[in-house]
Amino acid sequence: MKPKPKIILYNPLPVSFTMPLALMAIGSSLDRKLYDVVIVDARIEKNPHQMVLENLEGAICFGATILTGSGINDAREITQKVKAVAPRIFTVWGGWHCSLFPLDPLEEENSIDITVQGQGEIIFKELIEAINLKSGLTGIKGISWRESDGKIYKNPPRIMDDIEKLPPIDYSLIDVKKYFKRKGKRQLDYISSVGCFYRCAFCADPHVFKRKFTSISARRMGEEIEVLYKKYNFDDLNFQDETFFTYRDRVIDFAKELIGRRINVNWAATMRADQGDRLTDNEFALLAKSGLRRVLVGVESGTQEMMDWLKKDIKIEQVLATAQKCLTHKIGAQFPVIVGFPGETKEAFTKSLEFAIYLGNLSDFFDIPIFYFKPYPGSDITNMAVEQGFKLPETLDEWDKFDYMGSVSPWMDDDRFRLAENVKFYLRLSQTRRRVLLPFKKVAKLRLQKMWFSLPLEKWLKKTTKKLFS
Ligand code: B12
Ligand code: SF4
Repeated sequence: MKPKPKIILYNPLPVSFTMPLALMAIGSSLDRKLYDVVIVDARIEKNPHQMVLENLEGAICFGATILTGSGINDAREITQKVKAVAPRIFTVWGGWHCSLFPLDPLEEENSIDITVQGQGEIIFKELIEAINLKSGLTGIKGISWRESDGKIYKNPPRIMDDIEKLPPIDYSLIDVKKYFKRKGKRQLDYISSVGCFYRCAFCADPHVFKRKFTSISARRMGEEIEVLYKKYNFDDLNFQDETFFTYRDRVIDFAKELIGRRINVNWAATMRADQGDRLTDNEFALLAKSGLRRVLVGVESGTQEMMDWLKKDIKIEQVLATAQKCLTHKIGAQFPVIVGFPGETKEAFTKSLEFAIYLGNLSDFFDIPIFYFKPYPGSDITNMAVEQGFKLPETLDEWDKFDYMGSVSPWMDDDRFRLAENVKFYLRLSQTRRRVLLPFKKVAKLRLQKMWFSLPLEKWLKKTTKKLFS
């Protein structure tokens, strides 16, 4: 029997990791009776480039998923290797960076043949059929590509597909157990929606998905998750949706599905503060009963003026109301705060830190990460900063080094940075649940209350007695 044409999909090397849902989604859209799909995840495999090269025989397409930031150079290197060994294989880049920059990767890197914009399932299916049948790329919406004469073309975008109509993600495309092992827990990543209706000025979602949203039904989630639960025996379900709680009825029905099907897992998802505020106490109780263990609620700022400028469409009181409901129903929460926005006043900056401290004080089970604003491409604020002269990276190499994780915002001075770092350190210490650190916990709370961070003995102790503070 003739071997099936092979499709190799590659997840490059970002810092931390989740299951490669993007590759699993596009791989699942292909008819596997016709095609073999191999996923190589550089975050999991010891020698991922070699694994790709070993799989090239019989391959017709190599695809990589690209986020802005580190990982771009890794993807570029393996794409060049693929092209050098097998020039006839089509190389495709997709993912958020290629949705934001359809043409730049093609213009700069000859080894990339095609970039994909937006949701990839249907586009990739059409693309693979066109590659296999050699029928040309002109009619495929949502792609940009280089013709054999070297010219680069961009096709019209694809309108958002209703994900209820897409096939379920096939988890057998990856070795799920390997991910459990690397995560150190039996946690399954899952996605139930695409896009978002909102318009936050620091986020690329409104730009990429034009404020549209599509989700799968609670019934379908229940059915799929039950099958996966029986197969993989996970105890933690991690939703990767941008705004999981968009439709209240869907969420409540999903909680009922989990309870009705006796799926005994903890689960975590993103929730906007207005959505949390709208849910009743009874609904929160049901969610807690179904296993909701943590919500991620973007707070971003401590003043209403700043929240309005960020177009969060959320009131500070809604954050407090959501926090209160989480407390009542013993649901953990993450409330990220961002400082270092362009033009942020000293007062707004200080108020954000104070609000972070206030929220952290409410519960040791509330995690309040403090981020420094970074001009991610595709957001209103970034576009504004660029208009005012801020220079974004231009080459793939510069984008690869555009390090978001933990780095300081270009709009933070040294004093603000020191203050924010102190708040981060003492906030964490003030929430410790380790008995041995209780005296330090009390002092940390006092320090935060007074915003007094001189003579940082605790930091020195942390450095010298790593074990005590670990
Ligand atoms: C999981 C996740 C991560 C994971 C990594 C995921 C991975 N694949 O490596 C981790 C935790 C490491 C991570 C890190 C970061 N992330 Co992140 N992350 C997500 C999250 C929550 C889910 C991604 C996901 O799995 N989606 C489900 C799949 C099915 O959808 P998808 O990825 O969009 O893929 C579809 C299409 O894009 C396309 N597609 C994707 N790849 C490919 C490849 C081919 C060949 C084709 C044809 C199509 C295609 O088809 C897919 C199916 O429709 C998204 C938000 C979201 N819901 O999308 C943010 C998101 C992607 N992350 C974002 C950001 C800002 C970051 C960080 C910069 C955050 C930070 N503060 O540090 C870092 C930087 C990572 C880096 N470069 O090192 C931004 C966008 C960033 C950008 N411009 O690339 C998002 C959109 C969140 C947001 N709204 O701001 N992230
Ligand atoms: S930050 Fe969240 S709520 Fe705001 S636009 Fe982005 S995805 Fe939507």
